[in-house]
Amino acid sequence: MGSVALASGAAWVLAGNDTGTMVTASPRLYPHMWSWDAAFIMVGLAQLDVDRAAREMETLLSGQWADGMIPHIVFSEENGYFPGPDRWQTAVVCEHAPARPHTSGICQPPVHAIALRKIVDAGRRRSGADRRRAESLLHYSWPRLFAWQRWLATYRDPLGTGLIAVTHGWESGMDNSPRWDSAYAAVQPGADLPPYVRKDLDKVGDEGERPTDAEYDRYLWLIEEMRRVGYRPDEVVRTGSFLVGDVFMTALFALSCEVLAELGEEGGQPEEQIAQLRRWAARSRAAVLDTRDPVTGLARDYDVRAGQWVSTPSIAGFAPLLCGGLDPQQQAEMLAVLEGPDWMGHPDLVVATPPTVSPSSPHFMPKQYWRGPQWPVISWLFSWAMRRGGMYDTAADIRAETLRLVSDGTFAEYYHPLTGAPLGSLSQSWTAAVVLDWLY
Ligand code: 9YW
Repeated sequence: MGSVALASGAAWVLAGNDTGTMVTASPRLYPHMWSWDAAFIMVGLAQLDVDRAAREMETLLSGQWADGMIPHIVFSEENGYFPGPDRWQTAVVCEHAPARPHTSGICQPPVHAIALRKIVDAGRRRSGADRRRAESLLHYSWPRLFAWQRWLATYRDPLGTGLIAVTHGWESGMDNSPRWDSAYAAVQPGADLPPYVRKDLDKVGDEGERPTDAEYDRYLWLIEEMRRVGYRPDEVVRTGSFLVGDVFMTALFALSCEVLAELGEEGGQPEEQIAQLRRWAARSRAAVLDTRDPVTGLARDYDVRAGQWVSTPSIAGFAPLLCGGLDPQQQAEMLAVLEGPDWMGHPDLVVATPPTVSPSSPHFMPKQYWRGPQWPVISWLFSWAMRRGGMYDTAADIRAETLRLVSDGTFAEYYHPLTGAPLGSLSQSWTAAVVLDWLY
């Protein structure tokens, strides 16, 4: 499919998934708004319609909790997804959760400042009306996104080092990555886990592309623990069975603090808050660099409950390339590993983009969600951050290769790295959105 057809296909996917106030993550599998999906969707919408992109941000922020957390799901009126509002019961047990819209009780990676950057830039390039809309969105969203970054800095830095922790694998956005296997192995679902019925398996034909039932029991048990402590963020961190310093999330936190600080300067926001963002960014950037494995040089997660590093290699190992901070020599070395034969340069890959797990790794499962497939949205994120960090050649290569991968026009959630076959949900909004950004 050529670029024009691909761009119109992508716009058509976003329009098809648009309920009017939210573009759902996908048509059937995920009929709600996911926090980090929404940010990437805004990046795509910004190219088509600044006002529609701004409304997407407003919908997301209508679900923000009073303490600043942006929840990982803002629910639509659909009930085709489990766990839905009845299972989470956030507004029933937690005073910070809004009564409406219904929301989940955990978060996802903070990439929203990137979306705001894109909307503001698109607005400034366009007509007076678009420019005014973008500037007023900046004015409205900036304090709210500041409160979100502050929530992470306040509640999710259990070691006090700037390494941002997740309390559920879902918070990382990489649900069943082998990064979380050891931490999940220590989660013992209680005998009193209320029964449940999964809905995802009806919608994805091949169960081998989705997490297993044993994984789902643990996902649901962690939610049950949180519900029982009323989703109080300090209690969840103090008592939950799962607490892992997430190096990928931390890099995105640092990156977003910087981007938000820049937007704050342009928008005349309070100097003290801008300075605070820069301090958080510097601390978390240093925390990311401190996680590097002395042997492989790759960044690692830290299991706070077990008190140990998680050395399972995954795409998260390249987190320093997202937030910066490496010296030129170290950066060149890390890029060489990423582009080398274990990762993007693996001879069996159909396209040279980062797989979520190296095909050389014993953990590699080419169809299994976050255990090997290539995710166009992750490629976009690396490409965007690399351009910002001056790594122009790799950024351009990842863009070109991902466009080759998605030229089948299915806009799949993820792709089989050894065959290029589309996997998971088709017409996935964030895949369409990042393609649009690249083609405009
Ligand atoms: C689920 C919506 C979400 C993404 C996550 C991805 C998946 C939801 O879909 O999780 O129920 O499995 O792992 O990153 O936000 O696209």
